[in-house]
Amino acid sequence: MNPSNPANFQGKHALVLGVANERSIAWSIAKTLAGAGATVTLTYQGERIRAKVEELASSLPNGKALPCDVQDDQQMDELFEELRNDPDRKTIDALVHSVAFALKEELEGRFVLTSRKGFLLAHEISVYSLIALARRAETLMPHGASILTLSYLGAERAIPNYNVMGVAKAALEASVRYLAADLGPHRIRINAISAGPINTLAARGIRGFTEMLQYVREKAPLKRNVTQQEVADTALFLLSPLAGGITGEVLHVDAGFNIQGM
Ligand code: NAD
Ligand code: IMJ
Repeated sequence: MNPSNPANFQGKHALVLGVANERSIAWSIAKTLAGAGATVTLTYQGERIRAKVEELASSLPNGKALPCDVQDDQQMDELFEELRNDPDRKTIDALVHSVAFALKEELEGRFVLTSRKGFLLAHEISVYSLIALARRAETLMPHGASILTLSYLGAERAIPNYNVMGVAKAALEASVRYLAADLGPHRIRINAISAGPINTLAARGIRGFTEMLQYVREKAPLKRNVTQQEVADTALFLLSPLAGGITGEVLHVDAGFNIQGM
C-alpha cells in the first residue's frame, strides 16, 4: 500500500479478538489489516481452538496468537502484560472486539422465558468484555488509536430468535457511545459495525438462518447479502485516520437492509 495512504497500517499494531476459524468475521478483518501493513495479534478463547488460531496467525507476517477468554480477568491482565513486554506490540493502534455468546437455548423460543443465568452470561461475554478490554487497552493506546466492535440489527428491532443477544447488542451499542465520550479526550475513537447476516460459526445451527439470508437478499436495497470483505473494508476505514472524525457511531454494513420499510 502507498505509504501516504491514510489507511496504511505499516508500523502499526492491531489486536483482534474473536477469531475461531477461517469463517470468523474477525479473521477477514485481521487479514485486511495485515494486508494494509499492520502487525496483527490474534487471541483465542480456549485450548480447543488454540491450534487453529495459531495456524491462522502464523499465515500473517509477524502474526502471533495469545490466549484470552474474556470471562477470565487474569487471562485479560496477562494478555496486556505480554503485549507490554513485546517491542512490536507494546502499543495498540487498533483493537477489534468480535466476540459474542449466549446459551443456545436462549436463541430460540420465547424471549419472555430468558433465564437470569442466560441474561447475565450473554451480557458478560458480549458487552462487559468490551469495557474490560477498552480499560486495559487504553494504557497502551497512543493518540489516534481506534476500537471497533461488531453489532447486529437485533439491537434495534425484535428479530425472531435473536432474543437476549438483541438486548446485549443494544447494551453494546450504548457502551460504544459511553466509551466514546470517555476515551475521546484521550484521542481514542470507538465505533461499531452493524453487519448483515453472514454464514459463520455464530450463525450456523441457528434455526432458519438460510431463510434469513434469503429474506435479506430479497428485501435489501442491493438485492444481495453483505460480504465478509465489505465488513472488513469498513473495519479498515473506521480503524484508520480516514475516519478520524467518527466516534461513538454504529455503521450499518448490511446491503441497506435496515433502511427498508414496506
Ligand atoms: P464467530 O463464531 O466466528 O465469532 C465469535 C467469536 O466469539 C469466536 O471466535 C469465539 O471464540 C468468541 N468468543 C465467545 N466466547 C468467548 C469468550 N468467553 N472469550 C473470548 N472469545 C469468546 O462468529 P462471527 O459471526 O464472526 O461473530 C463475530 C461478531 O460478529 C459477534 O459479535 C457477532 O455477534 C457479530 N455479528 C455476526 C453476524 C453474523 O451474521 N455472523 C452479523 C452481525 C454481527
Ligand atoms: C443468531 C440467533 C438468532 C438469529 C440470528 C443470529 N440472526 C443472525 C444471527 C438473524 C444474523 C447471528 N448473529 C448476529 C449473532 O450475533 C450470533 C451470536 C451467537 C450465536 C450463537 C450460536 C451458538 C451458541 N451461542 C451463540 N451465541 C451467540 O451456542
